[in-house]
Amino acid sequence: MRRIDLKPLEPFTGDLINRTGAFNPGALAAATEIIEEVREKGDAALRAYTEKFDGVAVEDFRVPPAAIDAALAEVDPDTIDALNQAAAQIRDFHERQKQQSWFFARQDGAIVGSKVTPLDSVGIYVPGGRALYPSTVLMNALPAQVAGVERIVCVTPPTKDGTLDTTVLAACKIAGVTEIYTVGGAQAVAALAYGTETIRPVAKITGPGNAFVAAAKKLVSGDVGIDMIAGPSEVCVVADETADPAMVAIDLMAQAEHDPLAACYLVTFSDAYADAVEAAIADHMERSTRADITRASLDDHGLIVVCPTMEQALEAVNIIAPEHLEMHVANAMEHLGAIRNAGAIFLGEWTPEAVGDYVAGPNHTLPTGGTARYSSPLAVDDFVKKSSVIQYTASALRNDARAVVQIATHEGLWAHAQSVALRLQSLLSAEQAS
Ligand code: HSO
Ligand code: ZN
Repeated sequence: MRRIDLKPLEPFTGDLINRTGAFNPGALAAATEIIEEVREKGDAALRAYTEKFDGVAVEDFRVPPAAIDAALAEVDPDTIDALNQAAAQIRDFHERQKQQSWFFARQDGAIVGSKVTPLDSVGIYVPGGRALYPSTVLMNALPAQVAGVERIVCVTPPTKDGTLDTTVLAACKIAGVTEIYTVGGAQAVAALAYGTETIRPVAKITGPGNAFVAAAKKLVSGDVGIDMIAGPSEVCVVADETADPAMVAIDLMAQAEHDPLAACYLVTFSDAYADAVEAAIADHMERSTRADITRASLDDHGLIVVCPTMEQALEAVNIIAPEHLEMHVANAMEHLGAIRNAGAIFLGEWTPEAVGDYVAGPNHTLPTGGTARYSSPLAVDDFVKKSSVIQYTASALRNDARAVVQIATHEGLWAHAQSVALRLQSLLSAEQAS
């Protein structure tokens, strides 16, 4: 990992951060063409792209309900138990996020409020290959289910033999997914956005994916809703002398093993401690089953920042704005107030990121690439929309009439002013008549 030693009071500039974004221009151009084809040719385009990119001929994209039920029986019971335990805790966490509609009655009788309505439908993209994660199904589908979304669709690319991973199917069943289609890539995003003969369009598309999926999501955004566009995974570990270097090392590796593009940061307080963590990484690496990916990530995107003070360390964290932040320091909770930019914050030595990836309850879909400066984890709120509600009484209208007429006249909008003035007149004449 590259290393930088900050001097006292020297600010961390972030220059050495080597992050890759979610897109590249080539993927945007390819996705544009794919989306056009799917809009024009529907299922035929999906079939052609699936043959071209996944190397399999899929006749019927819809996974029959019987196959989903069968998957549940095929997966080993310990995995099903684990998924059920995770689902219960994720559901419980997200239940607490649920917002209610609210209404407020003003003194003059006007009622104003906000009505919360679940989206009708949502499409979840579940990647294949290296990032085929049943946990991602749970993290996307459960908040949608808690929000009250009725139609939860999953799309995922086929494996080489044209089938789908049974554990992903089981996770779909556990998380209340109602339709599953064997199709991936930009073509799946296009199908969810605009519909084909077999796939009805959805209101919003969520879930991670490669550069082509990310590009397609960006392109269809506006015609349908999308969640954040996730780039490669990241972790930043802040470790002081109380932290066991072996634990810090394995936590960095737990993120690095996701992707050669994953970015791992260690923020610590002495070169000797940084050396100890690097030695522990070398030791763990001998047993890693994903050493190639892990090494590539740490070599190309890893960074160690050695800071003279905790203040400088926290400043560096806020500049990095990591997706995941682990605080392996004494009294970790005491520093919570100073942390402004992080997707998820893991406090203390007993909280490896992996608990948050799977079972703790909070969502593992988090802002990457520094977007934690302004955005939040995927949540129930991403699966509802709100309508403002306004009901006036005659006396409320009378109270506000002058202000409306004034502003409307100023804006040169005659009918706006008249819509209130006419009502006021009819009120006055009714009063005079009685
Ligand atoms: N750390 C990943 C989530 C994940 N980990 C899924 C394991 N499975 C992205 O934040
Ligand atoms: Zn992970």
